[in-house]
Amino acid sequence: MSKKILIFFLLLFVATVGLIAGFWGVKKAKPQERNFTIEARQYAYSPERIVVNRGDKVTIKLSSKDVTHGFYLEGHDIDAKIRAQYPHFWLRHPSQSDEYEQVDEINFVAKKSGKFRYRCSITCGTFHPFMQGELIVEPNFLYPASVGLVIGLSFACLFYFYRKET
Ligand SMILES: [Cu+2]
Repeated sequence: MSKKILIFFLLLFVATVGLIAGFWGVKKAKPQERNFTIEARQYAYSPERIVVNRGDKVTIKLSSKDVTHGFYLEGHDIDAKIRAQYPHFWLRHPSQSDEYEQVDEINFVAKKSGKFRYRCSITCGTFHPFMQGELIVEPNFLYPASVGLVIGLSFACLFYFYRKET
């Protein structure tokens, strides 16, 4: 077998493996819809920590086990009021208005990666100041890296074969 053919097959192999890995990454890390139900009680949230990927579409439902609680989410302009025994709750965007609006869920896209605390914004008892949890938004490097790999390799292959033809 000539050296040229060997190199050709080697390149073909590398490109194939790269493309498979790229498509696998794209599929695996694609932004998803994430649903959470967070229950508030004196003096904690359950779950205390939710983890999503950057780009995910996040839906949060809130309920209270005992008294009226708040839910202020750092960095997202979200503040809710949760009363016990109600299937819905009340939401406001502090930068826009002080008025609460009755809602069934909170929806947002996790645009920024990082750690965002959520904490009770309505005094609910002695240990109210300690009532908090956190939303973790992972940077999700896999997605842009995989998309880049697929696009990059596709162009490299096209370019290679185009050059061969001419
Ligand atoms: Cu509270």
